[in-house]
Amino acid sequence: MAERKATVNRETLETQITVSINLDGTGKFSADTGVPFLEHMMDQIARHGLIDINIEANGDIYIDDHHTVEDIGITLGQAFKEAVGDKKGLTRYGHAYVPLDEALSRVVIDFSGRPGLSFNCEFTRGSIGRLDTQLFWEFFQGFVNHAGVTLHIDNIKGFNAHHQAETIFKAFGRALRMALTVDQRAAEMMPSTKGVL
Ligand SMILES: [Mn+2]
Repeated sequence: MAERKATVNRETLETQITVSINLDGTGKFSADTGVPFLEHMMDQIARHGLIDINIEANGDIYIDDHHTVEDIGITLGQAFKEAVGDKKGLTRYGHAYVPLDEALSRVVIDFSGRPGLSFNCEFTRGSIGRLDTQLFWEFFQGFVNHAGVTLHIDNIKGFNAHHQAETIFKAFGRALRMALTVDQRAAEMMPSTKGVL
């Protein structure tokens, strides 16, 4: 099988971001973004997705974290699209429920080629650390638009906002791992009757 790796560099007047990923990694994560809570969350994607992720971001966080968080989502999405390649043999669908104490989230993903996000999460606090909880939607919308995936995220329960976020990102990692696994019984097939995705 071809290596499923990508490095994407994206530069605007607001942010300069480089993302490197290996979908067949071991869950190694490193980052320097200036947004520590987002790094803690992306570490969950790497660990639970068994995806190696390195992210270097230099954004206008002196304004706020908005551009940096959104643009990391966009760049990560671009890297996934490139690394996934033609999707031959891909399991394609993935889902996971993840609890953390009182919190519970469900994430369902489809490498459909069509961007779509359904995000149902009411955070109990406006910020976690200094990260605005509204920015999680921005992160996932950026990812979805550029990875070309259908993504349903539901936080089902939870009163601690850190736990709410953590269950979402862990479930996202687990769902990615399932969807990105090569199905050995169908390794030479496209996972669609359409023939392309
Ligand atoms: Mn935590």
